[in-house]
Amino acid sequence: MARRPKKSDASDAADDNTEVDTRQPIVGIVMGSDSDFPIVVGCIETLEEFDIPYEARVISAHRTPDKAHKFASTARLKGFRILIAAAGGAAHLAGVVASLTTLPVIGIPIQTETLGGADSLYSTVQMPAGVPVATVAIGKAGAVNAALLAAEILALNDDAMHDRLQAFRANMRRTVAEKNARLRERIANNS
Ligand code: AIR
Repeated sequence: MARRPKKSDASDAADDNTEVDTRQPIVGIVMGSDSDFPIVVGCIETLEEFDIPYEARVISAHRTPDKAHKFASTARLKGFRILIAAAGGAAHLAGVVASLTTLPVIGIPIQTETLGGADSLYSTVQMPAGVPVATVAIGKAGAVNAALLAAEILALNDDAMHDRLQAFRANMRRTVAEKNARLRERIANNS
C-alpha cells in the first residue's frame, strides 16, 4: 500500500509535489515521551500499511496533565474513532485518556530499563472495572498489534479494511510456510 506523507508534512510536500493526506485522522496516537517513538513507529507503520489516517503526538499524563485531559475529552468531537496510548514506567496515560472518553482506548506498555516494562504493563492493564484499556504486549509486538487491533475494530463496518486484514493474514501464513520449508530443508541437510 502506498505511503502518504502525513498532515504535518504538508509544507514540505507542497514543495516537492508529493501527495498530501488531507483525510480526517481516525486513529489518535499519544505517547508519553519522544523516547517512546522507536517502539511506537511499529504502530505507525502498520497503520500506514492499512491506509488508516492517524495523528500522533507526545502528551504525558504526569508532565502535561492538562494537555492529556484536553486531548482525551475532545477526541470524539474531533472525529477520532480509536485512541492508542503508549507510555513507560508509571504508564498512566492510556488509563487517564480512557477515563475521559468513551472511544475505545488501546494501551501499549513501553519497555523500561529498570523493570523491563513490567511496570508499564501493570500500570496500563490493571484498570478498575468501568474504565477499560485494551492492553497489548510490551514493546514492538504490542505496538504492531495495537494498529492491527484498530484495523480489526474499523473492519467491523468497513469491508475494504476486512479485505486488507485477510490479505495480511494470508501473507503471514505464506511467511510461516516458507520458514517451515527452510527449516525442514536445513534439518534434512544435517542428517
Ligand atoms: N512517561 C512520561 N510521562 C509519564 C510517563 N510515564 C514515560 C514515557 C517514557 C518514560 O516515561 O512514556 O516511556 C521516560 O520518558 P523520558 O521523557 O524521560 O524519556
